[in-house]
Amino acid sequence: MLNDLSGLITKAREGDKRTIAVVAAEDVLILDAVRDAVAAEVMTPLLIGDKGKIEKIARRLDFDLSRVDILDNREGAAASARIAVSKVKSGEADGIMKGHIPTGDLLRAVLDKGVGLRTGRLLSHLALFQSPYYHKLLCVTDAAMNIAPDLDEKVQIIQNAVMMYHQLGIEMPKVAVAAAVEMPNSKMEATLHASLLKAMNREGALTGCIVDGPFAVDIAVSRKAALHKGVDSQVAGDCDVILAPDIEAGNMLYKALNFLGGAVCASAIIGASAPVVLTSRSDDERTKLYSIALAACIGKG
Ligand code: COD
Repeated sequence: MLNDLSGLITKAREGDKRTIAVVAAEDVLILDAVRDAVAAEVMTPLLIGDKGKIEKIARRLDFDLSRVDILDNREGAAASARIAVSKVKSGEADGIMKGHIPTGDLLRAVLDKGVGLRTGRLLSHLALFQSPYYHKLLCVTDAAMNIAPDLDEKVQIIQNAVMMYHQLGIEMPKVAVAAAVEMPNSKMEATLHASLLKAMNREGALTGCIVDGPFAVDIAVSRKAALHKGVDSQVAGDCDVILAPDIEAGNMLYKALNFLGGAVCASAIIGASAPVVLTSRSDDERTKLYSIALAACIGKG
């Protein structure tokens, strides 16, 4: 059972270390994060990109590359993404990390119908937060991949998060479907989706978790707020997962927790045959390390 994000580091270190292919690794912030992850022994990197530039940046960072594999590619970042995908397919890499490449370009390589890493499932982004103001880890999904998920896509986003929780040893995660209000309102699609998702969960069509909503975020994370508003639910004030209505709401919650809420997080895209780490330039060092560790844990068993 995972109680805080440092548990990801412990789990990533267990057994064989996973190999993460770093796409367009010729970037100072990315190599800095990779160096920290190597020092923390959470993964083995496979750097893909312009070898000359990678080595030059590594020297500046005092990052010893003598035992790090580098695949030289000077054909650009999109080609590095295709190489990373092929390394996952051949079993030489277990995960992918975004370097100096636009997010969309990397995701399109992963989604490529011919050579990508599709599994038939929806790919979704999730972020596992550790906040000083919450009594357990809190997953926010989807802040970075699915732009305006419909009901079926929301089912799959929940299933991806639940699968990750099961892998991390939490058997029955509580999922709060976020909206602006607690009552279904025909003008607010998020509330209607929430009611349907809750019903699907009650009827056994969405399993392995307890789903409730619609909940405003205060109800989802505060028992006191829930009692105050007369909401009686085992999910209210104790949720593990917040399902955001769309990418804007998810992204704002993600950024607010990181920049205003004193939280750190670990995030990844899951649902493909390997996890994808999308660290943002503005993420702090712990968030980058925890994200790499999360990717190294997913699928580890
Ligand atoms: N899971 C599985 N398959 C998908 C998914 C998904 N989440 N998204 C698209 N696909 C498949 C589609 O079924 C289709 O076959 C193919 O991929 C292309 O889909 P389109 O036409 O929607 O593809 P694009 O290129 O217009 O968009 C795909 C992106 C992932 C690039 C797009 O969803 C996107 O831009 N998402 C936001 C990414 C982003 O900017 N994040 C940064 C936030 S920090």
